[in-house]
Amino acid sequence: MANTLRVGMIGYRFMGKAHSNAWRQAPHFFPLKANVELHTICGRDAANVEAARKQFGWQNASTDWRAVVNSPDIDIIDINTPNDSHAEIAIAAAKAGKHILCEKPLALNVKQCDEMVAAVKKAKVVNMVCHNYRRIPAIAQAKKMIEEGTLGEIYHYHARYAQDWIVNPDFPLVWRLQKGVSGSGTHGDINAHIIDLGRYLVGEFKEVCGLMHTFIKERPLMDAGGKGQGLAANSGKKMGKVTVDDTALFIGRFKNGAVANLEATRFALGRKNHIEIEINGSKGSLHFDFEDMNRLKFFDNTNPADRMGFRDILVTQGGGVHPYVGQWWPPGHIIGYEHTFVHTIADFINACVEGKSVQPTFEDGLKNERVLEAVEESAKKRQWVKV
Ligand code: 4PW
Repeated sequence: MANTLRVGMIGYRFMGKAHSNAWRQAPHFFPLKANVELHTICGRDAANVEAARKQFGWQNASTDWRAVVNSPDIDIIDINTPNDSHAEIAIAAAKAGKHILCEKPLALNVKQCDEMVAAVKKAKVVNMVCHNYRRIPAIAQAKKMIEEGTLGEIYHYHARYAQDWIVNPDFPLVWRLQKGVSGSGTHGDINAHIIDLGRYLVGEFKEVCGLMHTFIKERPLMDAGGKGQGLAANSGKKMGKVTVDDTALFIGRFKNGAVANLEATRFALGRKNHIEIEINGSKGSLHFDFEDMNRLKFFDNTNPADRMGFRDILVTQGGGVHPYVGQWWPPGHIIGYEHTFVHTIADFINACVEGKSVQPTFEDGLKNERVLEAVEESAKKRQWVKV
C-alpha cells in the first residue's frame, strides 16, 4: 500500500465540510499508517465547488464524479451526496478498485444496498458507512462496558433522535423531504443513526412495529434560482407535496431478547440535534445525551444501598483511558461533534492501509436498511414485521 492515500470527495455541503475537516485533522492527531492528500473535491456546481475547494483546502475541484472515481490518481472515494446517488457512485468506485467511505443511509432501499455490498465484496475494497456517532468516546465506552458484562443481561434499548428544523410550514421542499432523492424522511436520515447504535450496542433487530407520520403535507418548492441549501434554503411561491415522514417511531425486539423503543422526529421544538439513549440491564443502566457528549451516566446496582444513584463517567477526565480522547487534549479539555468524524476517518484510513474491514461496513448499512424497510412496511400495514 502506498505511503500516501489520495482522496476524492464527492459532495461538498454540510457533510462535505465535516469530512474535509476530518481528512485534514486525522493525520495531525492520530497515528496513521499513511499520509493523506485531499486530492479532489467534486460537485455539480462549478462555482460552488471551487469555493468549497478553497475554503476546505482541497488541491483540485471537479464537476465530473465519474472522472474522479476513475482517476488513477485517487485511492479513496468519499461519498457525501444526496442519497439517490450513493449506489451509482459507490458501485462505480468499487469497479475502479477504490476504497469507499459513504454517508448514511447507505442507499435508497435494500435492493440498492444489496448491489453495493456485492460490488465491494467482488472488488475486495475497504468499505465503510459514516455512522459517526459510533465513535463518540462515551458511546465507544458504553460498548466496552456492555461487552464486559457490566450491565448484565440487556433488557431495554431506548433511543430518541430529535430535531426541529422543519417545524415552520414555510420551510421549503429541500431534497431531504423528497422521497425520490432521500428514500425517506426522518427515518433514513436520523432513525438510521439510532438503529445503527442499537445494532452496535445491543444486537440485531428481530422484529419491529412502527408508526410514521407527516405533519405538514405540502410545502413551498425551493425558489426558482435554487439558491440556498439546507437550513438556509429559500422558498418559492409554488407548493409541492411532501413525500416523506416527519416522524418515525417504532418498538421492536432484538434477537437476544432485549426490547427497543426508538423515536426520530424533526418536529421537536428546541431539539436541534438531540440524541438520547438509555440502556437498562440486569446489573445496571447507562444513559447518554449528545448535548453533553463527554458524559456517560452509569447506574451500578451492585453499589451499597446508601451510595445508589446514577454517577457520571467523564471520558475527558480519564487521562486517555477512554476510546479516542487520549489523542486530543490533556484531561478536562472537552471534544465535540467534529471529532466523531475525525475518529471515523482515522480508523478508515488505517483499515485502507491494512486492507482490513472496518465497522460499520456496507454490510452493516444493508442490515440497517432492512430494519428501516421493515419499519416502513409495519407502519403501512399497521402490524408487526420480521426484519
Ligand atoms: O447526523 C445528522 C444527520 O444524519 C446530522 O448532523 C444532521 O442531521 C445532518 O443530517 C442528519
